[in-house]
Amino acid sequence: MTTLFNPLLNGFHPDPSVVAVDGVYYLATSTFEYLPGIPIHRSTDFETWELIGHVATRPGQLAVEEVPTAGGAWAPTIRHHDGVFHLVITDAMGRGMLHFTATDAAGPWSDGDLILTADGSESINGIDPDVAWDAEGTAYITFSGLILSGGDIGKHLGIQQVEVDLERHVAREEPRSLWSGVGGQFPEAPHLYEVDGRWYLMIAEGGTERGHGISIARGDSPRGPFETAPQNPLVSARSTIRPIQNTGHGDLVIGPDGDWLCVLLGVRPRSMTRAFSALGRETFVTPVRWQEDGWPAIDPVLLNPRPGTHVEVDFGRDTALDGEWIGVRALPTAHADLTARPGWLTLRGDGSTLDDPRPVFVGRRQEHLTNATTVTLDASAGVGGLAVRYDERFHVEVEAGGGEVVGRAVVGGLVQEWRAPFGGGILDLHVDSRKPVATGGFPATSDVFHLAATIDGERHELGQVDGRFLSSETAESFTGRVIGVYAVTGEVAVQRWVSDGDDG
Ligand code: 6LW
Repeated sequence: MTTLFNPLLNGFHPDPSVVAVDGVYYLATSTFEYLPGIPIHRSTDFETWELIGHVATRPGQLAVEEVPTAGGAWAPTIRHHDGVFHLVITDAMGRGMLHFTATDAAGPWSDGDLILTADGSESINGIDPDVAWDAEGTAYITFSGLILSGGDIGKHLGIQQVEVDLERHVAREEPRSLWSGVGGQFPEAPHLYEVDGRWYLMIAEGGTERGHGISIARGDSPRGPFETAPQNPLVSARSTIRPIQNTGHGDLVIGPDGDWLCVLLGVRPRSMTRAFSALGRETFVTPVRWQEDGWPAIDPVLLNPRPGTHVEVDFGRDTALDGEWIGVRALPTAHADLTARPGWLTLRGDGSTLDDPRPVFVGRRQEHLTNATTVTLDASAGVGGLAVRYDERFHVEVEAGGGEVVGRAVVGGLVQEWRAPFGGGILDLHVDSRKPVATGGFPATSDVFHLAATIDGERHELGQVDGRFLSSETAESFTGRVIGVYAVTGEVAVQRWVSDGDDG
């Protein structure tokens, strides 16, 4: 029996889409303004997942360099047809709706073609595209009609569909409206499946916060008409005490044991009223059972975290960045120089700070609710440090250089700093996120950051920051926490990175 770990993928990995090819599973998730974009995780047993590559590894595949925060790579669908992997996605506020192909899911993927309206004049205006083929090979793009540009920005036209010529990337018709759920806001994330001769249209609705859920309808053709399932929504954690909330936006697949599974997004909120999700939207999995009446039932999503992890990166040993490193609107290799000073990762500041949309920053997702990260850093020739980032308005950091070490919290325009003298040279910087001490019997918040520096062997505690200020609810963010190193001015070099985390 497969053990279903939950989270299936820790750290921000929303909008999961999965495909099975010859007993191997490939799972894609959203990356927004981060690069490389759209990680592909691979598994044969649904327990162990390996990051095998990314779809967007080259400049130009996504217009992420210029997208506003929360724009970029939204909600992929990954499928396999006639020996080719297909991935459709919206580069939101960027290029538009895109189709990528690859013969190997690890890459390289194609440059990405815009999926155009029937008159060929522009990209289809909408999000969350799905691609499906009928028995005759006709391709359908089914999508959520949320208008992201032009005068109607913000308007929602429900779930829509076009037949599409995937060779030319042009719709063969004007968008048609399909079934749009049972009344929740933001009908989105459509996926079409043919099961036992019937077509099922699964969608998310209720918005990606506490109201989120999954609903389903079925019909005789991929074009509809669709009849709603009597038990919709099939899954939602709203107004329950379940530790995984916001469950929705999912995709179905037959698992390794022959039983159906649903991968879906969710959050793990903590605090007295379970209000703050430190890590953002992660990927979860739950069993699906087909009923005698031909409707699927989706089990509630149960928490089952993996054991804690110890990640150690030593730039004397690790002479290339592994795929977990990401950059903000830039590939990590645009900033991280591993050759200038052998054994060190060198970053060159350009005057931008973490308040800027394009900081000189490379990081990794925070994967565990409790986490301690330490870097050994040389700030003799510059100013930089170790940060936890949600976006340019919400970050905490420990920064060294220019005669001092500074702990800093930036929370939606409010700034607090703690300073200590530092004579220069090599030091250790620490950012820990720890379980809060309960007040009055209740957990006080999601977690608490402890910012510290070790100088000449002596640890200096700089300050503590309430973790709720870096939660997806406070930052109103589609992403999650990313822990990374950065440079502001001059050269900052990092020798070692150690991160220990667990979900206890
Ligand atoms: C995505 C939409 C949603 O396109 O949020 O939860 C948007 N779902 O389906 C960004 O992830």
